[in-house]
Amino acid sequence: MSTKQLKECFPGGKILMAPMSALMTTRGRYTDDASAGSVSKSCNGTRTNAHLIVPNRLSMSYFNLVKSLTSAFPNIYSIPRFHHTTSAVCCHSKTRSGEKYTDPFKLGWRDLKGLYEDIRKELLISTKELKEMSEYYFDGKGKAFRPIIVVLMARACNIHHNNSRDVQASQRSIALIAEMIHTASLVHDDVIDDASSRRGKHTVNKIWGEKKAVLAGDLILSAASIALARIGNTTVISILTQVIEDLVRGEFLQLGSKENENERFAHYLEKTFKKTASLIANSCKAVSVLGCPDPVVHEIAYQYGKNVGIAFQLIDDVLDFTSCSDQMGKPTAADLKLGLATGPVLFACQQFPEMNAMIMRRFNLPGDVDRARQYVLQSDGVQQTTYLAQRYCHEAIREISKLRPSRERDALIQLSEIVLTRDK
Ligand code: GRG
Repeated sequence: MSTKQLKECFPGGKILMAPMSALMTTRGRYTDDASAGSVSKSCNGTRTNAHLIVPNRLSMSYFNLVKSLTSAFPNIYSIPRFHHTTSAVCCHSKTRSGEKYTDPFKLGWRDLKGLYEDIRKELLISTKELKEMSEYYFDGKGKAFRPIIVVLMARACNIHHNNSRDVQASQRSIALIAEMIHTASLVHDDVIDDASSRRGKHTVNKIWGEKKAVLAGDLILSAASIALARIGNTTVISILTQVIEDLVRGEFLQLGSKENENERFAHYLEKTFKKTASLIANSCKAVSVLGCPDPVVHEIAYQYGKNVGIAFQLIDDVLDFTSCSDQMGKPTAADLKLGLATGPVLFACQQFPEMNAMIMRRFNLPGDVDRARQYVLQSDGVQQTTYLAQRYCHEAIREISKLRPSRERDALIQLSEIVLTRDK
């Protein structure tokens, strides 16, 4: 990972300077302040580790490490109760802009009516089977998290720029394109992982086989590219084609592993950015470019999307340990089974160095997956990863708060909190 790329991921650009060995010498001990922050429940009703974590000053070297990994958050000590310091949470009936609280999904959905019908119109395919496969996931069962962020960001930028209350047709198209790129990547990802279920139903590869699934993913991607070209803005085209490169590079990074612990965390966060956050960041940037000529606003939109996107994936990695398959619509502990060491494992490994060997062999010995899962649940890996996600969300809120107040801006603030408390 180059210095430039690191700075892209971490605004302070200091990650490689973090001595990972600090983790080896001092075990992480955090005060778990149950009165603050979010609590997520696992399927069996037990409380999991999503409380806000307040650092204990006795374990400063450990905390310094986490801090250096998140150098975007210089005032980390001044926000010990992050989850309760932001404004648009349930305890307030009014948002920062003074307007009445609105559910971000309801607010965003006003501009997304007919989203899936419109996507299906983009997938104009004469071959019956290919059409059926390509349309398979556009059934309204996904969260539509990306389109929602995109239209809210479009409105927030338009209002910031000239108080315009409308979403342009080209901006709405970005919401469709983002969902199509996302879906194409899911179809390909399931082939790579040989996955059998997603969103509570069989995967495309399971029903139609790998070869056809790859082609269906390609087809969705090509339809997205045609829709993108139709917008006719070369800046926006290059912003969104960067996403496709990042997705592929992110997936490639995931196929490799690092022996060195310093590199392992940087590798994980770079993969996280490329596989998940780049699409959200660049889609947000694209609608800001379409709605407002100011590069400062483009950067705000990008930074918001990047930070929310990283937090979203960190929580996804936590849910793989704390949720159950019914809730997720796909098997859990899936990452370990695929040989992947995500945030909770990397943090747990600092407390249980015996996990190192398992990470290196990608949990491929009998019993590795179960043992690693137990180590993670005994460690504070889940809390640490949740805490890291909170810092990214806080950074997202800091960025978006630079825009002029609006309901949409507040909904984006709220959405970043929903990312932290989501259970699927
Ligand atoms: C074909 C563009 C393209 C890329 C090929 C396979 C690959 C390279 C990239 C995989 C990218 C990937 C699947 C990342 C996972 C991102 C993620 C967290 C998905 C889950 O998102 P949710 O929870 O899913 O929003 P729903 O089902 O709600 O849409």
